[in-house]
Amino acid sequence: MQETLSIIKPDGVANNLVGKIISRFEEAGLEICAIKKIRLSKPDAKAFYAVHKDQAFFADLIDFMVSGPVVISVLKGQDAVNKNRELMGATNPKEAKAGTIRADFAKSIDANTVHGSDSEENAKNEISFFFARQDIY
Ligand code: IDP
Ligand code: MG
Repeated sequence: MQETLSIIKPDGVANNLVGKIISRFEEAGLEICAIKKIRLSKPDAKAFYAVHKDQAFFADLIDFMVSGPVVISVLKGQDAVNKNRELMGATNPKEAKAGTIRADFAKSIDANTVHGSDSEENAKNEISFFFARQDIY
């Protein structure tokens, strides 16, 4: 069993897609072990995405991530990190495979509806960024 972090980004929340997206996780055998709706502060968004701080898109990414509430969850299951990445589809929705969350719901590479951890190690760090261990079931 593995855990991964999912964020339904401001566009996904604003477009009322939380239930549809969570259903995809559950239908793929991923269990919701913790979940919360919050609005990220700018410092938290910057810290969470620090790995991208030297990228040209960093300022736009941060502005977008703080533009409205997000829904953050811990998903658990067999091969959860890769399974979630497969459900999400490619970063650029134009390149995402049909049937993936980004292909079906995302409007642009900025507003691409979901975040998902990209490795087991990053998943551990990202989960502890948002959740205390005793709040994950
Ligand atoms: P990921 O979300 O698929 O893991 P990353 O490369 O980790 O993609 O990038 C983090 C986020 O930064 C992306 O989800 C996307 O919103 C944004 N991003 C990545 N590359 C670009 C780009 O070339 N232009 C604009 N935004 C980008
Ligand atoms: Mg990433």
